[in-house]
Amino acid sequence: MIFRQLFDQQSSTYTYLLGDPATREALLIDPVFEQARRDAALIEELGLKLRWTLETHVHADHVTGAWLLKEKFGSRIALSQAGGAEGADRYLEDGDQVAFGKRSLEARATPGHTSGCMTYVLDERSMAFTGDALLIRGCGRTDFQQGDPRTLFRSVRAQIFSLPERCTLFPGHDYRGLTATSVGEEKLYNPRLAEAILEQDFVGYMTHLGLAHPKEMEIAVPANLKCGRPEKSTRGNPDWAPLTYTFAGIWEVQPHWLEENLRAVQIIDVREPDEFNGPLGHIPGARLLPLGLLSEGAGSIGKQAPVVAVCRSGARSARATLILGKAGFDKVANLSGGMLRWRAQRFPVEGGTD
Ligand SMILES: N[C@@H](CCC(=O)N[C@@H](CS)C(=O)NCC(=O)O)C(=O)O
Ligand SMILES: [Fe+2]
Repeated sequence: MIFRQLFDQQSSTYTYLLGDPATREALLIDPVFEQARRDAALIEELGLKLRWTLETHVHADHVTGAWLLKEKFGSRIALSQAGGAEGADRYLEDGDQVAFGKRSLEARATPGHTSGCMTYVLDERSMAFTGDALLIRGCGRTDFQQGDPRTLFRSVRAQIFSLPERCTLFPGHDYRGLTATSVGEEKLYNPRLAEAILEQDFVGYMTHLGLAHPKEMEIAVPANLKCGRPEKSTRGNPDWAPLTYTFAGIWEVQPHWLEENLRAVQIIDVREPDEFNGPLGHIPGARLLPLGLLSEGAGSIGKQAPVVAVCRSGARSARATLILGKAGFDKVANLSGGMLRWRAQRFPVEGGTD
């Protein structure tokens, strides 16, 4: 199976990408709004077809990327019936299956952190995605969104600890840098929920957590109750060229588009002078501004026409797009593959040798 664990630093949220290699059908568990572009780039680069986004619950600390991904890929949104969100394509109940290609997840109701929490268990029970019902050596708080410690205790014991001990558990968050655990490990070492602990001990523990409410709660909960659909359209992607966004976070333009639009853009070549005037030559009309001088020289670049950054292979110019972005340029892209690809595709050069 294709599997990626992705992290959002702002909210310490894990997003999981699961794909069936035979059919390339995939799903995402708990995508984050601000990371939708990152997730989309990865899905495209891996050649996957996003069929579903699943939520483990209505989150209080970040907004879901479900709606943005649906807009981009036509993926369907699934979450628990009990969570009370509107705008989903499918409402799940305990025992429901969600298929992606030849693989599937079973939804198990694990309320207690919120009333609509689901744990998703992979078909062969080798992996389960617990959301905030069970965290690594911890669990989700129970002091808002219909949280209830007794309910959570029973959910974990009946629905998660009944899985095989070897089953790897992937949480909705981790605040310390841990990534995964197992049923056997948590039964032994979870300080709140280990097998030796009684329900009343757990209730006592949870009643005295004393945590401040999540910073984003007032924004996140109403947005998630609409599956992350924003008030205003978010079609804010740059449209001055058919750009692609790479998983590395760079907007790129292809050589054939640049060749047809040489006059519409400013080409900034960030190589060194001896390379600019060397055997690879340079693109007609390109201006030399070596990477090391770019920050101080950025003021001499106009802000009206889009900027395309170029170097030998596309690596230094990728860096240049980030520097220019920080300097306030909003129409900037990297020439994909740099001069090497430009020349390999036999587009015109000034100078250089054949
Ligand atoms: N400081 C974080 C708190 C996040 C938080 O409360 N997370 C919930 C999950 S949505 C939780 O149960 N956390 C358990 C814990 O922090 O032990 C924020 O402001 O976002
Ligand atoms: Fe949560």
